[in-house]
Amino acid sequence: MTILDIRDRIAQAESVTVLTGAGISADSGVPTFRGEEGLWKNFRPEQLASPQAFERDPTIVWEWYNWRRELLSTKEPNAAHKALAELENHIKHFWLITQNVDGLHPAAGSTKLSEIHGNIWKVRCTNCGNIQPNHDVPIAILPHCNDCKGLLRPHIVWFGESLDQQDLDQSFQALRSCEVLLIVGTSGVVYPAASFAPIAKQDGAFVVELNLDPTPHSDLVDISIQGRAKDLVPLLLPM
Ligand code: BV8
Ligand code: ZN
Repeated sequence: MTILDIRDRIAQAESVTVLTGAGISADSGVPTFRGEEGLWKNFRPEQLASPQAFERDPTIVWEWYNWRRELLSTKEPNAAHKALAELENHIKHFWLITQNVDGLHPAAGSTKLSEIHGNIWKVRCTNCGNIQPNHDVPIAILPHCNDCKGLLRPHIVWFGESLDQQDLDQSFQALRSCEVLLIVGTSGVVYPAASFAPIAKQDGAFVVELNLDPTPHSDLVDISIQGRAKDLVPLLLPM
């Protein structure tokens, strides 16, 4: 089966769900998490991306997010983000689940999506829970809530934290009901997203993986194609 056969399969499907990870934004110049050049090469996740880390030293955590916001402010959606934004117009029941917090999917025009790990361009008050968009680069350290003066944190799901229940419900519904699940650029090791491919497969979806490298899911999926997201995803748009 070739990428063009997959395109035909998608064109005929009434329901398509897509799961993306850092690999789709790698083609926009955004560093991934794992691998040779990954962010976790220099930082330990629990030292920065955990509620304990923020409690211990919110300044260091905010400095790391400031650095990433600065980097991201220079990046733009690539052909793969744009193709997925276009694909949602062609499929009756379409849902995009992204683990990425970079905001590049909405920037490309995607509207039917769950950002299950949050969004780096939103802040949340640790006191009143208020969520606000915030595009300041750099953000003032330490930022405080306009309403209650509580400390603001990135609106991101850290390790050991639960995902938003509405995002989870929406994602599971989309995974259980789709004819095709397309997985792009994720190493498939972070839960609960790591369970999404087996769930969709079990419920009868045709599962396609597009990734630069093989992953723990490559043997489980119906077809795994190796290559860059920006080259492969645009080929899936209907003619
Ligand atoms: C939870 C946000 C319930 C920070 C992130 C032991 C066993 C099982 C589970 C656990 C366990 N111990 C702990 C857990 C749970 C934990 C977990 O899964 N840990 C793993 C690591 C074992 N999960 C959680 O804690 C989650 N919450 O489970 O809640 C609960 C609650 C309390 C107690 C218990 C349970 C919360 C997870 C939060 C995740 N947040 N970080 C931030 O971004 O600021 S994770 C981080 O990883 C990012 O968010 C990222 O989105 C996510 C996934 O990574 P990927 O996107 O896949 O990126 P990666 O770099 O790994 O891979 C990139 C891929 O792209 C590679 O395959 C590469 O080959 C490919 N690629 C590269 N270039 C290209 C390409 N492909 C195509 N084209 C290219 N050009
Ligand atoms: Zn507040």
